[in-house]
Amino acid sequence: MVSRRSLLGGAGAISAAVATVAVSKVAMAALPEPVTQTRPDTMPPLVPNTGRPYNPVVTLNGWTLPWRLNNGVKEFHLVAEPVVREMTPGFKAHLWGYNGQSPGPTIEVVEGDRVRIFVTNKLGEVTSVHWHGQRLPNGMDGVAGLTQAGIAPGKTCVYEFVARRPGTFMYHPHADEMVQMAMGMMGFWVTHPNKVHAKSGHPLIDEVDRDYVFLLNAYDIEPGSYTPKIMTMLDFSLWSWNSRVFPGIDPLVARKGDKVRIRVGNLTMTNHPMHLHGHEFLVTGTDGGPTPKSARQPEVTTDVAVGQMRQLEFVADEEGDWAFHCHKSHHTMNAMGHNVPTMIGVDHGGVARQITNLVPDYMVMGERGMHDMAEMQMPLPDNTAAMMTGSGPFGAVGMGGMFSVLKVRKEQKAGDYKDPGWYQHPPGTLAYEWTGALAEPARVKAEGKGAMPPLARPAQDTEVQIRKPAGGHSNH
Ligand SMILES: [Cu+2]
Repeated sequence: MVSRRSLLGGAGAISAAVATVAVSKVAMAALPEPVTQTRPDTMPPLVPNTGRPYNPVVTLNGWTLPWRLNNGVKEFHLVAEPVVREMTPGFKAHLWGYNGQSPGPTIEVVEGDRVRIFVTNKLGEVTSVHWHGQRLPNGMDGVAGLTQAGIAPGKTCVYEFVARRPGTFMYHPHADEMVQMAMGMMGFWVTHPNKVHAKSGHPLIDEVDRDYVFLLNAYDIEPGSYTPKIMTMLDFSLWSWNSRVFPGIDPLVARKGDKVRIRVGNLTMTNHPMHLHGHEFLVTGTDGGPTPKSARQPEVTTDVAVGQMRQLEFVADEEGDWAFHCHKSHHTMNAMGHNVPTMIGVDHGGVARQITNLVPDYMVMGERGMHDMAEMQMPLPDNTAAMMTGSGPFGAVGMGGMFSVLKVRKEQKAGDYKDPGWYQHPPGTLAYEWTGALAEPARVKAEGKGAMPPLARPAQDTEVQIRKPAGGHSNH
């Protein structure tokens, strides 16, 4: 399918096209034409050319939905539908999403905007959209059965409200939620502060040079298959950002000295401690609003619990390729990283020889750890993501899942989001191999010269004798 977006190229062009469509009164009375994205790449920020100005965000491996202005109302059209999402090169998943992708497009509006969202259901079952974190009339909250009837297949529902509160939000179904979210239905929402604040600046929301957004999500897809198992509650096989796993996740790029904001929302079933290397950040806001300045503390890891959102802000003032990842090590693994027996210290050479007689390609894994698996390009079943992979300038990175790289460069141009390649370390700034002699390690002695003082000494071995109580079977 050729999407209008890829046909027209730039993000600005698409807004212009939408504005042109909007000229005719007949067109204004009709549904806004849905815009579809078929590529999983990070799209450039969608600079607004109608409505009030703002600094747009960049959706990691995603895009922002164009709108049309209809008598002062921002109109968007979401289409809930089955999609094919490339989760990493070589691995496609059959998911449900919006407008051609999972997650759906990011929606960006300005505080005070009146927003009208048309939601067309092209799924085989009812759906609804809940606007997580928004202040809105109760009947617009999107909880099927509670605040509205579910949107039947083939039908279109209209949501309309004023974006009252600036900040970081998300949207997702509130109908057959367990299934529809396990299938990938979700999207990001940003309400920018009104530029009325611009002269003095919003007291708690800073302007930044780069503003990245993504959702944490998770899937359970058997290697070789395409469709998530929707009943899985905890043991997911793919931990993803915007339905991408490393090495499929694009880097977050910054020019040295840029002020960077990263907004993260968690729609998985567990918490994710997000960890950034090389910099400290402040959590400047949540889906509940901006954090008071007095409550902000420097962190290098912040936990994002289920159903929460966090805004991290920092000045990218250290050049390099800095890892940015979930700190749960099982979440930086792809499919096959689970249910593997621990083989460390097990010499299974003998067993392997016997198996090799029957299965010539059999491979022994994990005797010395599992880094071998990252280095070896072993044949995988069709359509799966290698457990831990991705190559850096020094070999296998040994990561998958919720992992990416913050690339800070002096030469990166303002507004340029292209991957600058690997960092070239200045001479003398790289960890190096010690090739001199290795001294005997000093060990603490128990007795004599250099011994620990008596109080710090472990207690003397004490002989303990245990006699089993004589039971009823004694001969006495
Ligand atoms: Cu995690």
